[in-house]
Amino acid sequence: MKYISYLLQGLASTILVIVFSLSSCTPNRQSVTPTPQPQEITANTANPTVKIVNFKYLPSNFKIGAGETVQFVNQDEEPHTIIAKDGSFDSKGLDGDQVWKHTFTQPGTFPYLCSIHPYMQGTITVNTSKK
Ligand SMILES: [Cu+2]
Repeated sequence: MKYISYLLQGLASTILVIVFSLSSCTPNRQSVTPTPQPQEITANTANPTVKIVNFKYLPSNFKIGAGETVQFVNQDEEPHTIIAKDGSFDSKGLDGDQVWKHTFTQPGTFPYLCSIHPYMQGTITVNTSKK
């Protein structure tokens, strides 16, 4: 009987050592973090998007619902701006590949232009409810 109890004690301490070494491994496993994504400069395709391509807003007439966020993506190499004719929004200068977002909370029609190239014009029409 004494032999068996020695055996059990040995077994128990072996199990304890295994458990401790496993638990000490756990933080290492958790510290494996996914590689950080590069900073997003491209558009999120889920958002309503107006592209600026070749000195034009595409689409130049864009309909959304109130509360929606429109992203403007400058795909030209030239800087452009998106400025409301009523002054309600102003993107400031947007360099090539930059994205600017604006949330339209109020229904209405919002004509805008590029202050650098005033012949560039577009309109956002905001309906009362979401699409
Ligand atoms: Cu422009």
